[in-house]
Amino acid sequence: MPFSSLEGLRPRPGQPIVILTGAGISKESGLDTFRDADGIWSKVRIEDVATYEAFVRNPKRVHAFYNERRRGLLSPNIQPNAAHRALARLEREWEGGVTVVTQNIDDLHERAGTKALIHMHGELLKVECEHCRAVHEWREDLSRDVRCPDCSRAAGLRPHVVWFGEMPMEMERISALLSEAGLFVSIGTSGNVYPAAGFVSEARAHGTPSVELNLEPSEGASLFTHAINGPATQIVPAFVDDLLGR
Ligand code: BJW
Repeated sequence: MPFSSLEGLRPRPGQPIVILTGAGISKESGLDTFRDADGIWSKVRIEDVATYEAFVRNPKRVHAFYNERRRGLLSPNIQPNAAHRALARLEREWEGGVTVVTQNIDDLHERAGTKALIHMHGELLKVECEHCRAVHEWREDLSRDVRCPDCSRAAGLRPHVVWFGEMPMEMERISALLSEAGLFVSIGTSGNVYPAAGFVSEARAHGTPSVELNLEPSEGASLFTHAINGPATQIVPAFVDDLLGR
């Protein structure tokens, strides 16, 4: 469905837009999603790699999981796609302001040129020291032997990511943005993981129109006022064109 026919969705000029993205936007860049048939959770168990308890129980296993994904992200064939680039263009050209809140720990939005970006589930290319809480950019493999560049203590560095049971980042700021938005857009996320899955309800509570752009209707599709289904590299650039009146 072309955006121009989506009655009631277009925000007034000057109104801010909040965009939530998930693994689906990076799929066509070559990064796996989580819950699709061939996704990450079909190969490893959440309880083995994506909780703090798993990290305490078997840090080597958890480091190996994130080391492999970090190497994958840094390989030259992984690049931002047309959907990432379209959102960067929207930010440059929409006068009301655009903030991308991503659940993704990859850096493809940054590489595409997005500036107003919140990584609510953390960043794969950063580590955090459990001893001194310093956060550092990180592109190498990580292990228990590596010392913190700040406090020099070993065995304290962990991936700077949000595991199940941990508090996602910048929640207050995200709530404030949702309360002011003229449009809420969700792209490439299954709507399985809270609190991100609840953002559409927050937008609804403020009377804000919402649209889901996803390969197929997600679990929470009925909560959105509008939906566009298809591959992100096709539907996101077309949606942005329509929004900007091109
Ligand atoms: C395409 C496409 C293409 C494919 N084009 N589209 C019961 C009720 C409510 C909440 C809870 C509950 N029990 C537990 C909770 C809380 C829990 C939770 O939600 N659990 C659920 C499983 C029920 N949440 C948490 O624990 C969160 N913290 C929290 O709530 O804190 C509060 C608190 C703290 C302490 C005590 C008490 C409360 C933290 C969640 C952290 C999630 N972490 C992960 C891993 C991060 C690091 C990493 O990447 O390794 O984040 S899990 C994983 O899921 C990752 C993702 O960001 C996240 C969301 O996945 P996403 O992006 O939606 O991917 P998929 O694969 O699910 O979907 C992809 C979609 O794309 C699909 O729809 C495809 O169709 C589509 N697609 N190709 C367009 N080409």
